[in-house]
Amino acid sequence: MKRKQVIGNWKMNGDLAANRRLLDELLPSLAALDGVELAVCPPFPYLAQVAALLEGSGVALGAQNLNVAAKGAFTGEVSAGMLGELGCRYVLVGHSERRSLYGECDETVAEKFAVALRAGLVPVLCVGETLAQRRQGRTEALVSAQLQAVLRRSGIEGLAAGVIAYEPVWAIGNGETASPEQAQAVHRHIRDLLAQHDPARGVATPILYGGSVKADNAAALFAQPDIDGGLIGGASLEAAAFAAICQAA
Ligand code: G2H
Repeated sequence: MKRKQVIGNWKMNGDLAANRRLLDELLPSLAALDGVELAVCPPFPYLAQVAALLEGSGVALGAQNLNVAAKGAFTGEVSAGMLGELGCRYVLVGHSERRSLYGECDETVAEKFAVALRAGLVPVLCVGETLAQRRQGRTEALVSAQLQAVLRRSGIEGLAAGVIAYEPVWAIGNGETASPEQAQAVHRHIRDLLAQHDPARGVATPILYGGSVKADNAAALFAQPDIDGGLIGGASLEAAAFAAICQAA
């Protein structure tokens, strides 16, 4: 059976003391957890601190963004090589906050995905529709277009080497979770699209759900046949809540 995955996206939260407190409380409660792949993605300045705190825990490290260039005059940016050197296994690409606040289009996201793969990182490709797009009945077309951009550049082998996170924009950070049935329908659509390119990879590619996952809704979401785990924002900042979500996986 495919292992479930739970990835915490801390977004722009944390400080040296809070990170230590969170992981001191969280890691012992995850120690006995078997068969679930876990990771946390702190802000760039805390990657080294968190890498040290995670050592020996079995919880992997991830970053929230990368630049496509290897190095050079890109003030304020961070390369895939730098993330790898700090011990990152995962990197988020195309989170809706990057798309909406920093103008990242499908092509930019696809390039970041390809660069991350080439650097040996596992890109976590975030896709999802806004409320307006859902109301217009465009959810599947929109998500397909986001995936097609990556397929054009990296092929099905590339896309399947990463992780996909379906994050409906209308359900992010506001307590408004997609119902398990709504999420499952889009996950099924994503899996069918992958399977059209390669049936085996369609089955094997992890597809996580993200968007206000909490301790009390995680089990119902993770029980859906095409939901392979979660990308967790707000609840990943609370040790008890994140531990409960990991235990539900
Ligand atoms: C979606 C999610 C994590 P939250 O952005 O990426 O955040 O769980 O706070 O909705």
